This record gives sequence, C-alpha cells and structure tokens, in this order.
Amino acid sequence: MVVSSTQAQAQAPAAQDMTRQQAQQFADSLFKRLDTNHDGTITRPEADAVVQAAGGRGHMVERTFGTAQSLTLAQFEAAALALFDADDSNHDGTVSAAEREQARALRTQQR
Ligand SMILES: [Ca+2]
Ligand SMILES: [Ca+2]
Repeated sequence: MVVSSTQAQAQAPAAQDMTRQQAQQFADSLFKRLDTNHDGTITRPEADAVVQAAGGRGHMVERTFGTAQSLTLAQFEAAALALFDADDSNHDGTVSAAEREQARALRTQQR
C-alpha cells in the first residue's frame, strides 16, 4: 500500500491554516486516492473503503457526499469548496485552525 506516504497529507487539515487553493488541491489528490478503480467517479463504497484502510474518520466522506451515492471530480471539488467556504467564517479565503475548530464545534452542537 502507498497509504503511509500519503496519509500525512490526507490528514493535513488537522491544525493548520488552509487556503482555498490548497483545499482544491487537497480535494484533487483525495479524489485520485478515493477513485480506486479510476473510472472518474467515486462511489460511497469506494470512499469508505479507502478511508477505513487508512484508519481514517468517515465524517469527511459523509460531509462531502451528503445524500449522493457517487461524485465526479467536479462535484467532489465543488462539495469540498462548499465545505471550505462554510468553515471560512470571516471569508478571507483561508480557513485557520481556529475557524476549523469553531466550525467543528458548531456542527457538534447542531447534532
Ligand atoms: Ca471509481
Ligand atoms: Ca478565514
């Protein structure tokens, strides 16, 4: 598996600032990893399998897919950027660690 070298990148948005461009690049690289059969579409089972194999948390997949059962790269990017914009509470094009924490706390409260 090549997971070990890419795992750190996949989990990078833990405690760092992230720009919109980085978010898009992150979505791109994540899409490539999730599309395990390389047909240009990621399905929920595909995404779940990769996340679980990496020992990751499913909430990212859950948030990105929403009610969709499969996503194209364009849809995946749009969803990732929508999440980014939602987290960027002061709309300066960067999601800081503090903003991410805040967004996470808000989501936890809403559930
Ligand atoms: Ca696929
Ligand atoms: Ca911000």
